[in-house]
Amino acid sequence: MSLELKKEIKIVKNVLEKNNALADRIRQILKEKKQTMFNFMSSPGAGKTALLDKLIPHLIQKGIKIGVIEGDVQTDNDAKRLQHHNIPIALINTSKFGGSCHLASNVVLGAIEELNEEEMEILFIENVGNLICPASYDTGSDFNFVLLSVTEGEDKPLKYPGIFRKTQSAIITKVDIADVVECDVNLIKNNIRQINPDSVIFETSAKKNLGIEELANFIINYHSKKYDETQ
Ligand SMILES: Nc1nc2c(ncn2[C@@H]2O[C@H](COP(=O)(O)OP(=O)(O)OP(=O)(O)O)[C@@H](O)[C@H]2O)c(=O)[nH]1
Ligand SMILES: [Mg+2]
Repeated sequence: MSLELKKEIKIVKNVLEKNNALADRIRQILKEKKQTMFNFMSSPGAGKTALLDKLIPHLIQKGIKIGVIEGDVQTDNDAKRLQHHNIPIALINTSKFGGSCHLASNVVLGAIEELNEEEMEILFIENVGNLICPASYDTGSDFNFVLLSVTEGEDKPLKYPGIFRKTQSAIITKVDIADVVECDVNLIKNNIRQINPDSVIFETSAKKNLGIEELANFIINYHSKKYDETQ
């Protein structure tokens, strides 16, 4: 191995170690404030914003205070789509610092500090649309979801295993059009299980409001359980 290459590998390792240390610090801050943070990752267009838009009212109805961290390379489109819920939203445009394809823990910490000016219990991160990079960067979230829409092909868990391995749950989205695009949802599930047998799998349609309540209940239960155990 050349000297140059060794140096490069060391720098990457340092960046990831620093990111992970800060992510642990974020989890500590969340714990002190009795907050839980959920990170939603997927390729562009899998339906993260559409899902959050339908999910958020279920939590608001139960009196849960929510904040959202919106990660995008460019534009405030997604933040605007969620604005009508009247909840605090922190927008991170990664184009302002090189257009990263993921959110790193340092920018997430900045967003949390901004959001924490208001009272909050559950935080959602919509990560930058990408099926590879976000999996390498711990955001300090307590729980990580990966979304995969029925239009992307059943083989994606096998082709992009990293993100399916690192997430605790996979959400198969847009199931309302599964038949039209001739998607075999059971095959997607089998492929997810092949990579991560413990992944909790949901099937949702934001358009037809399918599976959203079940997902909301899972999130609420996870949040309640986190603080039952630590009390
Ligand atoms: N049929 C159907 N279409 C959906 C569903 N959810 C989202 N879409 C459509 O899919 C497209 C992308 O949805 P978004 O919510 O913008 O996806 P995203 O993952 O937030 O996209 P990025 O933030 O750009 O990565 C939009 O045209 C949505 O209307 C669904 O459940 N069913
Ligand atoms: Mg979006």
